[in-house]
Amino acid sequence: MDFDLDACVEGVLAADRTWLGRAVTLVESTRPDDRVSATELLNWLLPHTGGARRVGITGVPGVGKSTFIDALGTYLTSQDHRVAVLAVDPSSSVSGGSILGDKTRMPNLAIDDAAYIRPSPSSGSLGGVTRTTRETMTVVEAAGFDVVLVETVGVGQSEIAVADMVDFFLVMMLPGAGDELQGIKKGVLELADALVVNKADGGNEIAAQRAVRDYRAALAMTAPANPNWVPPVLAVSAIEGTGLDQVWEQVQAYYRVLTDSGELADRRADQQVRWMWAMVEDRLRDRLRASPEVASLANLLEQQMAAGQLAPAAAADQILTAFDE
Ligand SMILES: Nc1nc2c(ncn2[C@@H]2O[C@H](COP(=O)(O)OP(=O)(O)OP(=O)(O)O)[C@@H](O)[C@H]2O)c(=O)[nH]1
Ligand SMILES: [Mg+2]
Repeated sequence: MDFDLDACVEGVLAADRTWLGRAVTLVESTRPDDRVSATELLNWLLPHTGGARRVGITGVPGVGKSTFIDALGTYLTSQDHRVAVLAVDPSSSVSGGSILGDKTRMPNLAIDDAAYIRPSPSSGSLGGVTRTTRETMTVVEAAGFDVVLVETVGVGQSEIAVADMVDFFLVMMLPGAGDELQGIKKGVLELADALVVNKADGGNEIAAQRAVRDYRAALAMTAPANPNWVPPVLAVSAIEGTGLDQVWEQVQAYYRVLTDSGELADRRADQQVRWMWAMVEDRLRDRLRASPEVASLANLLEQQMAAGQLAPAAAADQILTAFDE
């Protein structure tokens, strides 16, 4: 991409939509020269970031994440917040399935001037998609979006990745808890800063209240992620827009806890350090796989191992020696 860095920095800081789009496209690019420009851009933007509320939202497919984000986001823009919606969906490139954060699922925010929606990049590994989303978060914060909502699907590693890039992690559930409760992974409860039972409407209200009680009981038996915070369990209807204000109140309350204890800055600093090492490891792995020396040697070593002539540890030593050289 032919690229005017100064103009881009200025454009993003002025929240110019065109520049915002260009900056995010640059950040999403995997071309080596684009990566150089993107890194430089991010360095310039960094001092203008950190002011946003960062909230992750997870839940099984169809629980209503996008509908909820549309409703909550609209509630927030009506209160003069500026809301960016990002997504992490590493499966979308493989399955060709739904790309999270699809604008058609957020019809109100999609036409809201105070909102910016970026669907999940559909390329590559979890590491790649996570990198893009984190860096896009930097861009939108520099552009003055003061609420960043990150949607991710509640299966596998992506929710751990998202929990580690936000301040508040919200787990969405369905009413009819009996079955749900058995299916819920304990690990997800441990990540949750709040549980939200969605679709408490159309005759589901009683089931939703029962689910709320059951999840409260389940949470009481789970070690809290933060000793100063008991994750609340709330019932909402994303479609009818009920319960959204209570959800946001809880997010605000949690920020007061984090700010009063000084934890917010520490947590974000820790996230940055973990992120740096994750990137170092990712890049080392990429380089290892791309090394022609390693590739040709690996073939030979694999044959020797198959023939029982070489132990895996010795083969690993040889590969690393070839890589170091
Ligand atoms: N009754 C009812 N239906 C809802 C509610 N929220 C979402 N839905 C419906 O549930 C379906 C899935 O909603 P989405 O918002 O796309 O769910 P999602 O969790 O984002 O789904 P994926 O992105 O595919 O993982 C849609 O048909 C919505 O209309 C709600 O509060 N009440
Ligand atoms: Mg969705």
